[in-house]
Amino acid sequence: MEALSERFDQFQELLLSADSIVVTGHENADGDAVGAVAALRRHLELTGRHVTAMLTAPLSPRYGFMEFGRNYEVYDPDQHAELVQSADLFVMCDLSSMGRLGALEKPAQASRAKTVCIDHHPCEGEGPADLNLLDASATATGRLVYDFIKHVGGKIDREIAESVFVSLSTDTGWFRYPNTNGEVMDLVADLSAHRLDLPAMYRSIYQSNSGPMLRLIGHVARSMNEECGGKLVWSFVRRQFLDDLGVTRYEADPILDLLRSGENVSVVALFTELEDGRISVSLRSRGDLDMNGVARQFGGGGHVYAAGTTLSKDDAEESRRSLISTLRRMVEKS
Ligand SMILES: [Mn+2]
Repeated sequence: MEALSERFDQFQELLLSADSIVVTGHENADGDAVGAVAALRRHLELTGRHVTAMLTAPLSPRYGFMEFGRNYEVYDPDQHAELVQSADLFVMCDLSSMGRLGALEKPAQASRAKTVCIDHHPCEGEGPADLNLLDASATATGRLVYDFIKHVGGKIDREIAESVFVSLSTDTGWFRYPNTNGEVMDLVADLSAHRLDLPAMYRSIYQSNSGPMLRLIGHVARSMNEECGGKLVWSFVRRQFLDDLGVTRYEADPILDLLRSGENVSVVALFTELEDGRISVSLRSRGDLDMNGVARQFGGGGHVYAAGTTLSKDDAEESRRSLISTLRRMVEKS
């Protein structure tokens, strides 16, 4: 694969010759996906391109402080099918397989648009798009977008700085995960010069749990399963329980943060029963045990320290038990 800078040049050529550009991220967009899409959208707007940023669902209120909140559209087939179909360029951020596009997967595949993928997840092969800007060593996809903007001499304004900061801060768990390093902090210093209110952003992203959500966190803490001397901690959140508590907006991160705060914990697994009977799985490690490898065995993927998958309904229980056994063996060997 040629150097990323050459691919940046190819990307720039595609952007300059495209009349209509759609930018999107993976479904259930997290901070990095949102930040990357937001930063790229703003850059394209500043450079006079015709761009539409699109997500498959409304932005989480955690990111409601972002300028981006006024600058994106929620994909609606009636309204957007034609736009996606006739776009010249379709750019997807923070995902390395088309399946992660959710409701936009089919429209993207049917579109005449050339596709570009910008991502930092480990990916086998060349990537899903016509042009793939992949770097698994990048802290966040937002970082790759930032590097691209700098590469083409673009301006970093407050909206871009805010967006890239959201990418970096959320994919590093507010600068606590193993992917935090000096390079990240140097970039944060540059971005903060754009009058970013970091404490307000922290409050919005990390301290905005609803009452039912807090009660759920308490329940999970009380009922968690500790194995291997507390090194492996897992929990299973049943649908019925969410309904009983009145949790309308479920997010795994606050629960995962709590579970992995134990003194001996090296691996955390959170299983959540979905409305359709499938089980969503979130895996976290301290960075030494490969969660991406485990997730892949069960049809998912991610990073070494954070990965996930969704277990299909038919054999959900069996897969769940088998996944826990896999983790148990891994932790026992470590
Ligand atoms: Mn990411």
